[in-house]
Amino acid sequence: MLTRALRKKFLKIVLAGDQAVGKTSLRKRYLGESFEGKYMLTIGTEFSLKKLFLDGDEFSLQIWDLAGQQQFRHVRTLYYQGARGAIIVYDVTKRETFENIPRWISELITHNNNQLVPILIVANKIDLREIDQSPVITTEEGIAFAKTLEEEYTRKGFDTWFIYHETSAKTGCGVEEAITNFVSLIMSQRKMAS
Ligand code: G3D
Ligand code: MG
Repeated sequence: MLTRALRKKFLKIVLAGDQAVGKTSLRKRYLGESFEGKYMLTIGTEFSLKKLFLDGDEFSLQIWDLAGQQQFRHVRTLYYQGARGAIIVYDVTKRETFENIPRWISELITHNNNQLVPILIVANKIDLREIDQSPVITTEEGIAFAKTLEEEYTRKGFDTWFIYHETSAKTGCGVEEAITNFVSLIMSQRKMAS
């Protein structure tokens, strides 16, 4: 009973995605002024805590954010282990960051005991869609891809789900909604399981 109660108090979510897609900006935008940042030099990770109240329960949301990409490869397991969800971010103006999503999923599986946690796919930098001339990934393409991924990984036997949201960490558009929705889905699933 006690273990269950303690376990419920923390919810670790990891951020993943290519460099410069806006992971740190999203985290900061979501946590606003209330966030408590901690930097763990050894694993190159910044982690932030936020107290949330959801359906009458209080818990601490931890959002883990890799400060460096390449140099911390050897401690990736520490980063991913124990995560209850992952936010994979891409930049809607950079197709390569969208195409790399499956790599991030493989990385999650490899470093988290061959399990796949629920995933929030975030299409970030939507403010640039209006002005950027380079080919952009449309909403339809993003949604379809998230659906394909869910089908593919379910078929492979993983007990998981995916959701898709669009954001701009620059204007703040969609950020709160995306993360709150993801977290409440995870929490309601945990409640059902407990
Ligand atoms: P990362 O943590 O994924 O590496 P960052 O990415 O959060 O450091 O963001 C990389 C750059 O993209 C930053 O620009 C940041 O301001 C910008 N950025 C992040 N999100 C958005 C967004 O939604 N819209 C726009 N237009 N820019 C965004 P700089 O110039 O500081 O490197
Ligand atoms: Mg960053």
